[in-house]
This record gives sequence, C-alpha cells and structure tokens, in this order.
Amino acid sequence: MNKTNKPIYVTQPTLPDLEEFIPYLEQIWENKILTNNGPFHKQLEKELAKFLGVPYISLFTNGTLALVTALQVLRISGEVITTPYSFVATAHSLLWNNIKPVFVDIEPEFCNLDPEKIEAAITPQTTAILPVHVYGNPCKTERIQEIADIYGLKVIYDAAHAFGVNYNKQSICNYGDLSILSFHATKVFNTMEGGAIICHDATTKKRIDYLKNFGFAGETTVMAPGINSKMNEMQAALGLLQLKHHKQNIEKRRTIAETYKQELKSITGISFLPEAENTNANFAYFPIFINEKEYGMSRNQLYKKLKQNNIYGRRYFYPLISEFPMYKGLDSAKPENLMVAEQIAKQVICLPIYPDLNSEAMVQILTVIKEK
Ligand code: T4K
Repeated sequence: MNKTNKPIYVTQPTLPDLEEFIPYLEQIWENKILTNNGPFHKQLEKELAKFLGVPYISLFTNGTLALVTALQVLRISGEVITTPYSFVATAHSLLWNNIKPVFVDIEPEFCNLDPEKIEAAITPQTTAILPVHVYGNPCKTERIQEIADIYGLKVIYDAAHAFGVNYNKQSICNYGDLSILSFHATKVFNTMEGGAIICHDATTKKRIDYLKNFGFAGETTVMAPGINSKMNEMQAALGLLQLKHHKQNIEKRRTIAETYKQELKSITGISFLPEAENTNANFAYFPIFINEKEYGMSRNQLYKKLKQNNIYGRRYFYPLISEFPMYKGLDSAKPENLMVAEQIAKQVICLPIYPDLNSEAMVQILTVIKEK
C-alpha cells in the first residue's frame, strides 16, 4: 500500500537547484536577447554536439516540430514507412507534411520496427523510413540502412527517447540521414519543452536552421515556407545546467532499473526487455509486460490496482497509433498486419522511473505488483 498517499507518477522531471539558474536568468535580463540563436542557444548547440558526439545539432522548441521539419529538410513526400508502436507525434509529423504513413509491425524483442517486414510495404511512392528507438533501445540500424540503400530511401530516426544512448561506441543519433530528439519535461534530459535535429553536414544544418526560422536564408531571402520552431534562451540556459547533472541522473536511473529487474525477475507472468547489445542505455523507461494467464491478473487489472494505490504507471504505447481515427482507415493500420504490436500494446505498463524515485516509493510499487 502507498502509505504516504502521495501520487507516484511514471516520471518526474529533474531540475537543477533554482539558485543555479538565477545567474543565467540575470544574463538574459541583462543582454535582452531572448531568442533567435542567442548566446545560450549557440553554447548549448556546441556543448550538446560535444557531449553526444555528433557532428551537427540544431535546437528546436520541441521534438514534434523537429520531426515535422526533418521531413521537410529532406523533401520527403508520398509514403513513409513507420511504426504503430510509438507516441502519436511520430505519425502526426507525417500528416502535417501531407505524407501517407504506412505502418509496419514491430519485432517482439525491443518493440522496434521490424526490418524484415519493411520490404513488403515499399511501393513506388515510398520515399523514407521513420523508425523509433522505442524506450531508448536502438533499432536494427544496420539492416534498416541496408534496405534503405537498396531502395534509395531516406532514414529519419525518431530518437525522442534516446538522448545520450550510444550504440557501437557512438551516438545512436549518428545513424540514418537525420535523427530527432525530444527534451520534453518527461524525458531523461529536459529543457521543459525542447528538441533537436542531428545531421551529418554543415549544408544540411544550414537548411534546418532556415526552416526553423520561417525559411529565412538572409535578411530578405525566404527559401521555403518554414515554421517558427526555435528554442528560446530560457530553454537553452536550462539545458546547459541540466547537462552538468546528466551523468549522475543516468546513474540513479540505472540503479532503479537494476532494482526492478532484481525484484521482478522471479515473478511468473511478468517480463521486461533484455539489455541491448553494444549499447550504453539511458534507462528512460521501465516497461513490463504482463502475461495474464501466468500472472493471474490482466495488464488492465494491474494498471488499475496500481492507480488505486496512487501509483500512476502508463501504458506506453496503448492504444497503437494505427487505432486512432485519423489512421485507422489506412490499409496498413489493419490489426492483422500488426499482430506483434497489437499483442504488446495489450501487455505493457511503464513503471515509474526517475532519478528522485526513492527506495520507499520503490517498495510501495513492488509490493503492489507482488501481492496478488
Ligand atoms: N516521438 C516520440 C517517440 C515521443 O515519445 C515523443 C513525446 C515525441 C516524438 C514528441 O516530442 P515532444 O514534442 O513532446 O518534445 C508524454 C509527453 O508529453 C511526450 O513528450 C512524450 N513523447 C510521451 C511519451 O509522454 P503524456 O501525455 O503521457 O504526458 P503527461 O503530461 O501525462 O506526463 C506523464 C507524467 O509525467 C505525468 O503523469 C506527471 C509527470 N509530469 C509531466 C509533466 C509534463 C510531471 O511531473 N511534470 C510535467 O511537467 O505524454
């Protein structure tokens, strides 16, 4: 039982001490540069590129607009292959660009887009693949690239969950043509709201920067109907501070994930994801999967029981994107095409995980799961 009766949410944003932030605010108030590629914005781009080990990064006001813009940068059109097992923003970014999403099923090991099912979904209209590193675990990037190269497709990774994740000793964001990140309050690295596009060359970075600033390519030249999706100075200043504490926050997440694994491994009917190979994980989420027959309770029953105890796990990602009204008329959205995703979406609960989740709260969560 949750004795304190204080709600325990799936996540809680990490913030630096307020006193640490004041000098940054004073600087903004002093120099009166609030946005449009100000000094903190420039500094954060530089520090993030170094921290992540990526060549070029362009900051955004949120991850969704980074996705919408990434598709425009590469002039993606027609049809794009993507996953139904993600946050709606992934597919919404396609609709915002008048692109038809084509859903392909996921693989059961990490819940990422199944590369072996991509080829069957390619048509003459297909121009790109938009996979998601779900929960921060790397997609099968080599295989996806192989397919993209054969068919001449672009690859844009939705890496919203994968801040700081390294795969084969380099940033996961170095794979594909572009990757996008989210710095939303609920993410491992937050600037309250925020996001970014990572690219490989200076010319593309320039195009991205034009597109996020209405398309301005100089004082009097507009190269495209760009949008306003710039990160402001307050967000950037917060990002600079957050970066200082990031490694320590990931270590705290690691400890929580290890405790969950240790405590839940012997419970029949509950499974969790394996450790991804050659990967430095960020422990962004801790999804568990309920086998109703073996556990003796359905996912929804456990979800409800947790709630009754003031513990707010989340069913990321249920319902599947393909079940929402704006998608479900598509041929590729038919449940029979998405059997693995359908199954997993019925079994998943993401348990609370964040650096300040204390051991007392952990005991409360585990007690509810263990006592049936
Ligand atoms: N691609 C993927 C794969 C994504 O997962 C996302 C976002 C995006 C793209 C788009 O990136 P952004 O445009 O958001 O940068 C949340 C987030 O709003 C969303 O950013 C995130 N994915 C998604 C997975 O989760 P909700 O509707 O579940 O959030 P909410 O408000 O219910 O928050 C969850 C819990 O977190 C709350 O119960 C309490 C706690 N919380 C939340 C906020 C916002 C706080 O303690 N403080 C806060 O400020 O979508």
